[in-house]
Amino acid sequence: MAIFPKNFLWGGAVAANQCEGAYLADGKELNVTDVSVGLMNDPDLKWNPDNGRWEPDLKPEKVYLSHEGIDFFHRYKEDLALMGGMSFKAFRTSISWGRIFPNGDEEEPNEAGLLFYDRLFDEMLKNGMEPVITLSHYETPLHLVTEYGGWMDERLIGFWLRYVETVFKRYKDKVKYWLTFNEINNILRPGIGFAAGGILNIHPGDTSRPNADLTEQMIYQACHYIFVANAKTVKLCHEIIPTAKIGCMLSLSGLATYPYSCNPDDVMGVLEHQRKQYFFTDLMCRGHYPGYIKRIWQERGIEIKMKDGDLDIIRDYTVDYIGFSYYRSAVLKSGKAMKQDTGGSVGIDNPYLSGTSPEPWKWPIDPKGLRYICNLLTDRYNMPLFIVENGIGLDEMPDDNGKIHDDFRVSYTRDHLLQVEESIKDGCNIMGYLYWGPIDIVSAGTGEMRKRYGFVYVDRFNDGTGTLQRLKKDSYDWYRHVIETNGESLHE
Ligand code: BGP
Repeated sequence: MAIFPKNFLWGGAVAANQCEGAYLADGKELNVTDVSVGLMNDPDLKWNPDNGRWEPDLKPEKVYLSHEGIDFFHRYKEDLALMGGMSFKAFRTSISWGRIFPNGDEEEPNEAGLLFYDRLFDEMLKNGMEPVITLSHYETPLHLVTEYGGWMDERLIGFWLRYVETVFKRYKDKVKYWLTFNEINNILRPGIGFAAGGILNIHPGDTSRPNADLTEQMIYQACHYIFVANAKTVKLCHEIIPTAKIGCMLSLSGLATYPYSCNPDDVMGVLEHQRKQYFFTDLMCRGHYPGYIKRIWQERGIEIKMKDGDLDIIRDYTVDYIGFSYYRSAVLKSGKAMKQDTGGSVGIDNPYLSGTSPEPWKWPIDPKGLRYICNLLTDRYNMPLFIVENGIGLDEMPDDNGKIHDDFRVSYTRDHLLQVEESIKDGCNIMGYLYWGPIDIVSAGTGEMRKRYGFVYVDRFNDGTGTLQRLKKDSYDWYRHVIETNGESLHE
């Protein structure tokens, strides 16, 4: 008996900065991901005391794999045909803001950039896939952060709205599903905040490294401007494309955080940790600042500058659905700091889980955590949910017969899809499932190719060598069959 709805959006997801390459083609300028090898490493920027600016300081000995990515910019027809070969109903990627407004503060858009995405979306539609488009997947133009400090400057709202209005008008007949800021809750996570939030302290006291002295005051002020921009984006989207659906996008592995024990401090610690994620969905789904954040601000002396009308626009324009990524769960023991990476939160080991992804990443594997957060979100917001990232990175190579038997990926994906099915039975309204990285791409966290997510292998390596040839793994046909049976083959 089919559990997945007939119109379930089966597919996959990537991000422009992790696959396109062509990082300076057709007028595009540097964005925040172009100056880092992975988000978990500091950006290569150097303080220039002569002009009081942070400037790019790319290291000749480093390999910035994202600069060429997997050359999706030139090979997207072949790649989308491969995705269509799995009967994808939807394909998520991002528009690289810097292709449309290279420095971010131009008056007029870059036509060459607009043309690229016209062709890309046409190709998706030709292959039977609905484009699901992220407006910013960590891709703030670098100039906006080095010149203005990024989202810490209210002018970003205007630059952003000029960008989104341009692309809404340009692609209104091609794109029905939009996401605003990828994993915007990562702005609170040290290190990832530079890219996730597009924020940089341009009046540093400590110039030893970028954002060495970023404060919570600065981050939460940036959050406010982002919430205002998000609401105005929802308003623009509904006005320009009335039939479109626009969602927020959060990294929600951190919501699947379990208490180490029945110690009330562990339980309260989990509540506070979950509220670090809920803070963003509360603002973008409920439309007001909750009491718990007001207490945090008051106790920490944080005062947010707000304009008349800000709170009204946030209240009146909440998103249509919650898009989120889920990779794994975590365990919180009070008194032990939680760490973060691109997969979510990292606490202490959970002895009850079946295992982890292989060395060196060792991400815990917890399919039930996905059902847990789908139910938490439904209970709190009762809104449509869209799983726009879930997947596993493995260190793989073709065998002597040119095959890749990725049973590990098949079992990971099956186990998580079975929990999606359980969530639907629980009454959760789940719009779709987009497997993260259906083709090998550059890792966000570590900037490496070695961490392969794909159903399709790409011949490129951490040292930048490789033919870029594509090769189907065993999981390619398995996932196609799941989609063609609308999930029923999960029980075969
Ligand atoms: C999320 C990002 C994606 C993706 C994923 C996996 O944070 O939205 O860009 O990369 O993490 O992380 P990684 O690539 O570091 O394995």
